[in-house]
Amino acid sequence: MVSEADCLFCRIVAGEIPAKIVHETDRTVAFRDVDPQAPTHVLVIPRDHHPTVAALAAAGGGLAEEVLAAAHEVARLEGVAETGYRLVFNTGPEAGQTVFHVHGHVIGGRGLNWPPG
Ligand code: DGP
Repeated sequence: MVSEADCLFCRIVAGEIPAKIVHETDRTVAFRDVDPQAPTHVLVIPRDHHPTVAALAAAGGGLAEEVLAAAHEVARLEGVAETGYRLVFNTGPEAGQTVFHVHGHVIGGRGLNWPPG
């Protein structure tokens, strides 16, 4: 497991790696994905390092709810809250999680297929 010091998204939170930030709260940051899969593709993360959804849920204190609320606020700011968007938390290697700092993908702005690949 990647340590906080080596975590890419912790380094974005710290401002050590540039990112196009679209929304921030005291405990969350949302920034554009470097490889967008749709007109809107924003990653929403807690500032604190939690590797997976399970760790985020276990953190308590309303943090998971705050991440969800931030994701919806991003969708609203991006103009896709009404037309529809997808919120995806890839969890674990088989689901395609490559960065082990929990993140929700807010994807929208085009028709999205189901089931996903
Ligand atoms: P996942 O596969 O669910 O772990 O998603 C990781 C996402 O992170 C992937 O869509 C690409 C994105 N990503 C990787 N490196 C960077 C980066 O340095 N900056 C930004 N903005 N996004 C990144």
